[in-house]
Amino acid sequence: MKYSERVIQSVIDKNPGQPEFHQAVKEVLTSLSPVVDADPVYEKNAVLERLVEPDRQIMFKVPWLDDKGNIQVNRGFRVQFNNAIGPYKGGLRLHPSVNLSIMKFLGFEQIFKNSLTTLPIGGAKGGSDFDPKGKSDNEIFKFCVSFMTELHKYIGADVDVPAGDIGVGAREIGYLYGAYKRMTGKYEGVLTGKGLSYGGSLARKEATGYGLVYFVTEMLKTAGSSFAGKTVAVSGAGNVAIYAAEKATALGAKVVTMSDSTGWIYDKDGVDLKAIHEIKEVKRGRLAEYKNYRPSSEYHTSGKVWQVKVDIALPCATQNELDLSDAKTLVSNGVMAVGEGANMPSYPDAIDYFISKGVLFAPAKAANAGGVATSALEMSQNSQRLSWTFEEVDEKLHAIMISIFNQASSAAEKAGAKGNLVVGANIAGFLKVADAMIAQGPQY
Ligand code: NDP
Ligand code: 2IT
Repeated sequence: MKYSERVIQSVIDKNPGQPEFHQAVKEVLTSLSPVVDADPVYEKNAVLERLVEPDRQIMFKVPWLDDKGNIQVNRGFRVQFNNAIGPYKGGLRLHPSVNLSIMKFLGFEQIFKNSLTTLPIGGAKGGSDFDPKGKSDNEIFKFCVSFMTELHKYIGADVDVPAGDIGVGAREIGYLYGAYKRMTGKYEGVLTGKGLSYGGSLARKEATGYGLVYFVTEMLKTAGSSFAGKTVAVSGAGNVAIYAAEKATALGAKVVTMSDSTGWIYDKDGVDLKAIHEIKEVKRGRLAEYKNYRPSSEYHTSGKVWQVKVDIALPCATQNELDLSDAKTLVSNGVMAVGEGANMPSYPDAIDYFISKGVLFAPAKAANAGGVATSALEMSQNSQRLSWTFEEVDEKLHAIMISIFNQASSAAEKAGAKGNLVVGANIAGFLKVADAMIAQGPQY
């Protein structure tokens, strides 16, 4: 058995019941095979064995008092995966599905994504099985303070810098920041995605979605194409989905779908983003309300956005939301490009199918890296105690996405897999981390 295969097997044996983590490790290590199985230096330094074991996995109790005076108990997580190239960095997810497998897959992916950004940040992820839906502001606040009461012991501006992910936006980051400041007495850049009045960066809110569209634009150029005049299916209706839809629309595409956890909309005339903003960002409501704004649109509670005929698909909701049968439907409807805004939204057989059919495929760890890259720019601004203009940050973000695309394409070509950005992104992200690990000696 090859080195990469042995390590995959040992991860499966040692981590039973963690299917998402297995899936992420398999995808990355399989792509790395042309590099790690060809040069004994990696095995000699046990680079893969060290990479697949998190530096530490913190799990803690989060008790909080709900509005009825009952004590609720959730489970909190922070998985600090690897800090070879910089302080741990990665989002916090609040969703009832959160468990250790999901935290570890996200933390593992984050190592390579953060490396691709070209900026000095290590990989981590955290969150809780707390469900923010239907909770009052007061309950969200109570939860955030209790969560930070434990988390603050393990993070810091030069140690570990969390940010948002599913269920964590500006409101939650604000409550978490206030709690950290009071518990530690430190005013420092310990979280990103902060409000603009207390150290946040312009363009961070837009960054993941905009970055995704910048990346897909580079990929489309290789086929002499662009977003102009294309029909686009977006899934999700949260932070990533909204700003991906906004940028794609600005570049002349027509976004015809969006979804949330209860249903999805089809608007043949192009989704009205002002309405989405009001429903999702202001009212924290359900997409079912969209019909009140656009009576000519359709709302569905069964099926998926992938059944609509489109040129470009942008999955921006969650992991494993696009399976092989969705991939077949998209291909038979003539899809030309897929860009992953969410983390690991496509099943491995769906990815293989797209690639085998010549569909341009932008993998998550490259295509959605604009969010964390802009978080690193927020960290730079905090360190300098300065803030840059929207245009400055957006320009840097755009340049970073182009650089990620170039790194992934040239690594793919070098590995004999020209055009395969899955292989390219994994290899390019890995090489820098592996080099740093080897340089820092065998005990890290
Ligand atoms: P949000 O919470 O803002 O939005 C998530 C959206 O996806 C919501 O519309 C939500 O529906 C829907 N959704 C979430 N889980 C499910 C589910 N299990 N089934 C169906 N729909 C679901 O999160 P983000 O936009 O921040 O994150 C979306 C994805 O992008 C995640 O995979 C995240 O890891 C990834 N990502 C986020 C980055 C960021 O900067 N925020 C950066 C890089 C990646 P509902 O409204 O009903 O909750
Ligand atoms: O998955 C991700 O890259 C994020 N949720 C963003 C992490 C960050 O630190 O900005």
